[in-house]
Amino acid sequence: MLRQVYIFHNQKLAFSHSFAIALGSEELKNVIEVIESYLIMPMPGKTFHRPMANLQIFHRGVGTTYFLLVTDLVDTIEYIDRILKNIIAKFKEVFPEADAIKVESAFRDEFIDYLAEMQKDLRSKIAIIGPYNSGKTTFYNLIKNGEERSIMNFAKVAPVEIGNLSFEIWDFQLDDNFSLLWSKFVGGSDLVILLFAADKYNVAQIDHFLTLQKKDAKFSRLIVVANKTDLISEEQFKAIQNAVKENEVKKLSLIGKNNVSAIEKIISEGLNLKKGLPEEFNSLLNNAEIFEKEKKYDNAINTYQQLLDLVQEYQEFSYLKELYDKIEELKEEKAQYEELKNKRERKSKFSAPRQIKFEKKVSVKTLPTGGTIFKSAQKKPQINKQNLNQVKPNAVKSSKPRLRLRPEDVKISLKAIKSKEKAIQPKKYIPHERNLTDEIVENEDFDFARELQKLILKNNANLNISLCEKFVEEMLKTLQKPLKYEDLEVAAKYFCELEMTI
Ligand SMILES: Nc1nc2c(ncn2[C@@H]2O[C@H](COP(=O)(O)OP(=O)(O)OP(=O)(O)O)[C@@H](O)[C@H]2O)c(=O)[nH]1
Ligand SMILES: [Mg+2]
Repeated sequence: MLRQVYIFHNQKLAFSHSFAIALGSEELKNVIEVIESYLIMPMPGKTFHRPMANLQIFHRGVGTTYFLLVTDLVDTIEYIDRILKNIIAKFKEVFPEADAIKVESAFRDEFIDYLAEMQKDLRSKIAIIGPYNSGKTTFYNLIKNGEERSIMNFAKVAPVEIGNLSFEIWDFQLDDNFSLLWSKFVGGSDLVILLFAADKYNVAQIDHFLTLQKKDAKFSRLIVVANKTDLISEEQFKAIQNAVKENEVKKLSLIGKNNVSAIEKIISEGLNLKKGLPEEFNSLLNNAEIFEKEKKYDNAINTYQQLLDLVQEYQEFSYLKELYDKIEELKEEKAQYEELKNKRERKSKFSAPRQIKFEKKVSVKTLPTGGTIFKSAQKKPQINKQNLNQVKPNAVKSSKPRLRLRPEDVKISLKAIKSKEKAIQPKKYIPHERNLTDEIVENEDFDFARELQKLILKNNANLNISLCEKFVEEMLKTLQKPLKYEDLEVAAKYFCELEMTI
């Protein structure tokens, strides 16, 4: 029987249709490897074929399009070559642009309908064999569908439909288990059903028919069925199973209800037809769509992947492309979403909230040698005029060393000096002004810190020598130029003003 049709365009798979279980995706990869050289350089006007396990492949190329059919071993090159040529002719008629087959369309549906006609045209054969009086004709009559024809006097043939696929079923007409016409009867079968009566079985008779199948229908599939099981017990059935060791025995009764569906099930299994997708497929599809809407990308991708696995397992290839595309689309969307998220995060890292900036600026450390803490500008409580008036001059004059300044505080103070320094800069260029800096530079023993301390003392304040040194150090760092005497004056003045406000 015709099981699968694959069409490649420019060496890429453009279309696949599956009538029955055949190549899975891994097996297809192997087949593509085998026919790769033909795909790259098709040999025009010739159909090639070769067996692969229990299947056969037939392939033929036309221009940049390549056709691959998968059938059972029983199908002959004469039959399949004719079918393949018909399929190619139809393809050319429906798709002047070969790529158009990739897209869902009425043309694509028309082409698939044509493939179904070809599947029917192949007249896949199901032959019922077995001892007389086993129920063969009853079996045949229950499922035959359509016009019956006779093959001379020994067989009757009728069409039958199983799972939307078309077959021909054959029933032997002679009351002779050893007729020579049996070999003619089974020849070319896709499926042989060996039926025997469970209540009156004979192992030698069963073996005789098993041999017939092996000899004259070696490429067919086989099912062994114990009929009339309504007439035996479960134990008796187990005994039958033990007696017919080589093959699994199916249990059947053609009396009563559901006998047609029981027959269809047996044939379906025997031919390895597609089972149809399981019920969970719909609920999974539903979940996948919900995840997609909610933009839960990982869940959606996983669920679509499960659906893709099911489609491959059940070989329902019509969903294959759609699901594959959906997964790729979601992966792309997820990547874009994550990039956007990362960008946003990076941005927020560079712009800290104002509050944090403020907190950093106002952090206060304790003095290394203890003592009172200088209140920074931000933290300093508002001083009203009254408080300012209460500051006693003798408190400023106190001889006790005052450790009110820290190096950090010096930095803050220097900001003011720097701005003042800017203001006095033009003076530097007044020609008649003494250049004190030059004098200081010439005198290497000049002690800035001591000089600063003296100037502070002059202004009725006090600062110990180590803090004066720090002050000078910071002035040099901040002003980034040699110090002038007037810098020290400005610094001392500013320090004393600051002291007055504390
Ligand atoms: N109890 C019972 N009887 C059955 C069953 N199937 C068929 N029969 C009966 O078995 C008898 C033989 O049935 P057929 O269908 O003519 O058997 P056959 O294998 O075609 O016989 P030949 O063509 O004469 O070799 C008929 O009387 C059927 O009604 C079954 O499942 N259970
Ligand atoms: Mg009969």
